[in-house]
Amino acid sequence: MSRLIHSPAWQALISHRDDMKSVHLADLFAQNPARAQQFSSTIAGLTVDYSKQRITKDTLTALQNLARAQGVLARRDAMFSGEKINTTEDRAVLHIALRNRSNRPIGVDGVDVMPEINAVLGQMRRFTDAVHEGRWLGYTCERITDVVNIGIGGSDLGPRMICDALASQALPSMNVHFVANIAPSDIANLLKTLDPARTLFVVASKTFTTQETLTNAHAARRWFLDAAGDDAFVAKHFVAVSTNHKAVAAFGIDTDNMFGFWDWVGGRYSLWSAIGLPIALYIGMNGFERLLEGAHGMDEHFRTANPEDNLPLILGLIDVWNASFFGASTLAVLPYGTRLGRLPAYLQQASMESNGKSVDLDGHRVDYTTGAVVWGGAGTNGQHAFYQLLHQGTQLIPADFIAAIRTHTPLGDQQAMLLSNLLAQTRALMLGRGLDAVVAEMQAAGLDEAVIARVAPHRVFLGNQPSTTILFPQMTPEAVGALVALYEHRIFVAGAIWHIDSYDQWGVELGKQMAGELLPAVGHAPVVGAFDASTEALLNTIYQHWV
Ligand code: G6Q
Repeated sequence: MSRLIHSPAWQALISHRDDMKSVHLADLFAQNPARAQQFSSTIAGLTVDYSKQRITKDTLTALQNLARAQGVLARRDAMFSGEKINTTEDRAVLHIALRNRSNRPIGVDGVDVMPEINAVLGQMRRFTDAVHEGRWLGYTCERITDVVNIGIGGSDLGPRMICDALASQALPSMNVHFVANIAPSDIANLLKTLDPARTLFVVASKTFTTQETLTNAHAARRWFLDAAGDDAFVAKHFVAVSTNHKAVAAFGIDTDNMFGFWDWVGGRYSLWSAIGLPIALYIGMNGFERLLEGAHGMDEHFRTANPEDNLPLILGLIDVWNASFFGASTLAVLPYGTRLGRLPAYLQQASMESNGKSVDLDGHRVDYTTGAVVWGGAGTNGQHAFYQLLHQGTQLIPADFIAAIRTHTPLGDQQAMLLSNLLAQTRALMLGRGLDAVVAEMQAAGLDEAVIARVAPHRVFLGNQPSTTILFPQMTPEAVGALVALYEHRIFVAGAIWHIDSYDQWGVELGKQMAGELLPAVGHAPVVGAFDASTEALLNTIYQHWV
């Protein structure tokens, strides 16, 4: 048994979990009229209600004891002060510095990182203002109207999600597009819709070695040069966001048009850096800085609030409670409305790449459940699809319901309907509906007793499915910034409890390496004896159909 499982704090939670197993959320609400107030708070503009989680005051006390025993807040302080808490890569973890609007000095190896961060923000402002004011023009002296971000993973999902979320704040005549996949249709279909004279490509890659991104960027450059004809025009239409000067220059992008960031910014935590350039191009630099402000508000709360009031700490502990003690293997992220439709995919990477680990910081294989599978989709659509399993399946599926209260695009009663559906789902998941109520309802509808006996059990909802609801007044940059930062810190907390490195991603490497080994074998000749039998059979199927 690991030190963690063996610890008194963990053991206390196991026996508390055994007591809580038979407790129904509906009873907890009936017993405690103050429950909603007790287990909710408003921080940085977000109202978060976690009263529909399977917790009591004792649960939180026991979880806080675990946090103390695991040194979560000491690790938080280490992160905020620039210590190299990403030990397997020997790096600091400083996405919080990128949005440190207070400019409080933060040192890495004794050097304050804030001046460099502010210099890049200044460069982003100069560039985006020049584009928006028509001082940066394309090769035919026309204004830029379309921005194409070419990047993948952390260099794609964050800016893509934020641009969608804040689309109602896009500057007039600025369009933004994202190309990530190596599948040729991704870029080919987009380029068909664009005018090279008015298109700006942002090649976004921390390492500038990623196969998909470089291949797509080369395809974009060929397409551009087919129209523009002269290599000299590339500088007006291609900029790079990277940490790798040499590779950017080798690609042929003028390093004057390169926006830098640093090794202490993890890919999946990088939207706050120059990786956010497409966001700034789309909504303006002021909007981008408002996003940083929102995240900073949440950072300051996480950094300074008492443990009992500290929202990311509490939510991260509840994630551990659900995963490690109740065996919940997934977390459903359910934003209501389509603007945040990409949030589940974004958080899927943020959480699963961070906490999808099975070896602890001391190099030992863990014997407890770590990160959950994060998935989800926009409501109300999901209600007509996968919610069935949440309501009547056999698994415990914690869910987060998220919505902006007011819409930028009011239309009749639609926003009220959206919110009523969100509330109905959290309530139905919590309360359920027992057999007696089902039978009474069927009797009132005048149904035959035989039908009632046969069908009623299928109409029973056990309820007791935990959820957290996050509401904010409107989809502003500040609200979205605070929301994402809340999740980032929640992921941090769970990782700190599990004693894992949430900031490396070695799991991404093996597949990349093998893809490199397999590339020469795709489509060229029959393969025998080089790979496993299944891979060879598949390669040979590809070969047969290759043209
Ligand atoms: C994120 C991961 C990964 C990374 C991509 C793109 O934390 O490391 O998703 O962002 O592999 O990497 P580059 O930005 O280096 O192209």
